[in-house]
Amino acid sequence: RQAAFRTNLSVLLDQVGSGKESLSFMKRRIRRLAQQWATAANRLDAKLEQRWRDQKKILVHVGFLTEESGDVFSPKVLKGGPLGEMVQWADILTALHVLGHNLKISMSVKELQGFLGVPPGRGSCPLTGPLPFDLIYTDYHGLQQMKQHMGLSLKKHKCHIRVIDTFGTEPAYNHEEYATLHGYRTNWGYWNLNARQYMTMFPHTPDNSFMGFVSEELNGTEKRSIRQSKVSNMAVVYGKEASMWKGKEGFLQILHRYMEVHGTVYYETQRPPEVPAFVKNHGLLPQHELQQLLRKAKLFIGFGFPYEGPAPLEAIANGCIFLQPRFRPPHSSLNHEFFRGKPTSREVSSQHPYAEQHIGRPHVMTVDYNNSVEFEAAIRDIMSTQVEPFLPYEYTCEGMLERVHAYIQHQDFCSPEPPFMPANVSRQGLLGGGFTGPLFVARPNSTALGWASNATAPPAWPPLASLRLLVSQDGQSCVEACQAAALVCEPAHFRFINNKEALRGLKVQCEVIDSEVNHILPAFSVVRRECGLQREPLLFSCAGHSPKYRRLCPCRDFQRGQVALCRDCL
Ligand code: U2F
Repeated sequence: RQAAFRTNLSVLLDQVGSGKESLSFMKRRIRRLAQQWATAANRLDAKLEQRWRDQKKILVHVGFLTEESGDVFSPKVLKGGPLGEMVQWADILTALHVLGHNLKISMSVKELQGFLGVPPGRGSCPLTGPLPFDLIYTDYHGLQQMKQHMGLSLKKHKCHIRVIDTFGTEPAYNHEEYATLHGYRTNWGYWNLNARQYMTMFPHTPDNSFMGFVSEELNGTEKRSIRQSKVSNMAVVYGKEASMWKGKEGFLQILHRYMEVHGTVYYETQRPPEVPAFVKNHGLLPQHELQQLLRKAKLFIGFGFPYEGPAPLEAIANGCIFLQPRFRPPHSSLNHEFFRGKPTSREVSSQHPYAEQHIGRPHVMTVDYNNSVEFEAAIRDIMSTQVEPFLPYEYTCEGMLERVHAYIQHQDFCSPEPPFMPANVSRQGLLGGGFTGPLFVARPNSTALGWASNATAPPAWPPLASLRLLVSQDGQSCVEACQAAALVCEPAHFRFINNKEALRGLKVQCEVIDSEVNHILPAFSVVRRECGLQREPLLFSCAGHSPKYRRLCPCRDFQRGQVALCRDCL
């Protein structure tokens, strides 16, 4: 069946259920953004020009909100606990509904069993018939519950699963045997999924898919009225829990010399001791009231925690400048408690690397807070800088709908990939010129990769035409190498470059070419003249790097403001 856009959200609101603060929060959010979603649906509908979209049967099982997982989040909704995950799930549900899919929502193991047709109360009784869904969106808790209640059949059906995973999972942590043998085992990883089945909150490592969430978009009138209502000396502190303010008196004092300081810190009866008396604390606000406060404020200031949340995007979208600390050395699972045990070695260079790298000045200022001169100068700078509200397209409702639409229609982890055999391309001209410099970008055309014409190129998404083969520096990952060339690493393209022909085309001097199970391959060592190809497709990794190796990197182009999609990806 063809999917038709929906602009009425009442069926969805009924499906979400009630009885918990987390569900009420999500429903309030869905209602508040209903108009924005409807407008976005109409725009995307027009943009896609009647293109056929399959209607999928989709199950959404929100594992972390189930009683069976302990549901530690719901009781904290009104007390300053994390809301980022609920923001994201509310938006995922809305996007799937608006795109017109056939949606079932489960928030308990019992509902999960019911939807899957697994007899309740029989332990890990496997699902016998076919899976009644095309796609299942869940999280790590939900995955564990499915393993317990679907038993062996989970393995058979796992290609249909998508795991919503805030901070991301790198391939080395996802491959059970490899993770166990090489010290990448954590509480979360080792599910042997295709790494693109993990979907993140921000575009972290391109090894995963970027799901995201949305932020409110202002229309022309709202933008004009914001310009008039901005108070140039008003700052809002990022941190709804008192503990996030601990030890920050020094910065707050400096800030207070220039600006009126506001906070939205949860409190029960009295001002929390961490929040100085000069701070105007509004208490935890409902989302729409926070937006109003941000519309007046000039500065939204972070003190290092929470990491990578939605609030800075909301502040920037409401015309604030976001000031945040740079982390040197960067925080990661190797050196910071918060990230310890998370299935990624990603280095977090500031409180909000997306804001730092994808948005930047004038909307975002990332400075060294240990240097009080630099800190103070930044505040002065901000007071005299005019900025317009800004929201990257990928965080608008239309951007999220477009991306989720593309994933649903094109990502397929169930069908076996057609075998890829580069033709005998020993003739010259392979991959363009020679391997000349530190950055060699080849533009694969049909000759380059050994097909007679585009017509015989195997079907791929993103389309193969988006591939740009590139060699990293020693020790550099493909994430960085592609980024340095204004491209993005595309893990789906590894299979096209993991071959002798690519090495030969790059004129890499190989004395031996081994094929191994190692997440930094394909790569080569210049000094030792050793080249290695990847033997385990699950370990193709954009994130992998190793000091003495240069990597072969499958990069691709991307759309401005929509990094998940290449130019011809829609
Ligand atoms: C992040 O979670 P948080 O919930 O701490 O992220 P925030 O950026 O603080 O905000 C989440 C939402 O809370 C809302 C605000 C944001 O959409 O509009 N809010 C509000 O409704 N009222 C207020 O007074 C203040 C904020 C991240 F998202 C999680 O994935 C991480 O687990 C967590 C820890 O790093 O950080």
